[in-house]
Amino acid sequence: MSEMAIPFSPLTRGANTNATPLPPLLEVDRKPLTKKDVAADHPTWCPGCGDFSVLALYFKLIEKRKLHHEKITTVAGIGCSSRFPYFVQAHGAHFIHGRALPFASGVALSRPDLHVCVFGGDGDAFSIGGNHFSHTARKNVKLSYVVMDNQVYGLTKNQTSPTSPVGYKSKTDIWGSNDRPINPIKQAISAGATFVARTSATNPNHVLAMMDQAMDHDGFSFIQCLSECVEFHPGAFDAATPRKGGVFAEISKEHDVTDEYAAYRLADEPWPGQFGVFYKTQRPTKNANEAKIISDYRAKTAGQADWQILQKSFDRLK
Ligand SMILES: Cc1ncc(C[n+]2csc(CCOP(=O)(O)OP(=O)(O)O)c2C)c(N)n1
Ligand code: SF4
Ligand SMILES: [Mg+2]
Repeated sequence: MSEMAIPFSPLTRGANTNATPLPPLLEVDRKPLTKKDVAADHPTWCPGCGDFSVLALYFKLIEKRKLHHEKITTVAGIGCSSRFPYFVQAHGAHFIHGRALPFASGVALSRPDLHVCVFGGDGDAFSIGGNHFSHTARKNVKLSYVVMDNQVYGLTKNQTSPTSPVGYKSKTDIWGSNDRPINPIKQAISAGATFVARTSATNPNHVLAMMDQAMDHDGFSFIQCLSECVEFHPGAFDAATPRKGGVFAEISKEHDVTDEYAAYRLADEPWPGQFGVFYKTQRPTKNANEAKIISDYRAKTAGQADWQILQKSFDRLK
């Protein structure tokens, strides 16, 4: 049988020595994604819900940072705000109530090429997910967590949340809540978060600036974003909304963001407090620490196949 010519195909590139040399593979000129490219289903939030604004700014952030689909990972728990990943046309997960952070940590640790963005509500973050919030912060897992704080459980139709103010009337506190609300900023700082900021969905430029800085941060970045639930807690943030007669007070440029105690004092100011970056510091991330453990072990076990390393581990357990 005569030698057959190998047909031209990308799979035989290099194999057909008689063929005329192939041009180099074309680098596809990829345009930055626009809102149209990443907007999925029409959001099912109530008209006027603050969460719309945060979603629109996430699309802006993706466009601004020229992120492509394979670099976008959006994770959330359960709640109105946590429906977020449904509305983003990219990889993401709408995970178990309160468990967005452990899921996101797994993604962040195994995929160092990505920056994972986590969105959720005050109930998801500080009630059922309160323990995960503390531990992800102290471990300094590199990811960004935006808590859309509406001071209520919206999805389940009006129960008191950990950030609901004293006196707030809900289905679980018909005479008004008598529990002291948590202060998310103080909680984040004391837990060990290395980037802690506060913003409001009513101030789009500020939200975008905070999210942009959070994504630049090498560590666990936390943003408390006031996001009004117009259905169950209307007017909650009027005091911080200029068009409602309130004041959006930005943190002074003089504030030393590396001073933990100054940040703590700033976060203790009376409602509605200030907005901006409260605290920012550099500490080794869990991502970097674990990568070092893995590379040190790889060096120690050089030349061995993975199954041989595994076999030794099991042998040691005998
Ligand atoms: C294990 C578990 N407990 C309770 C619920 C019910 N549940 C769903 S969302 C939610 C609270 C949502 O509040 P929040 O996180 O503030 O989000 P919002 O709807 O206000 O955006 C609760 C209690 C659940 N889904 N799973
Ligand atoms: S119930 Fe509240 S938080 Fe949920 S979509 Fe409606 S306005 Fe938004
Ligand atoms: Mg809520």
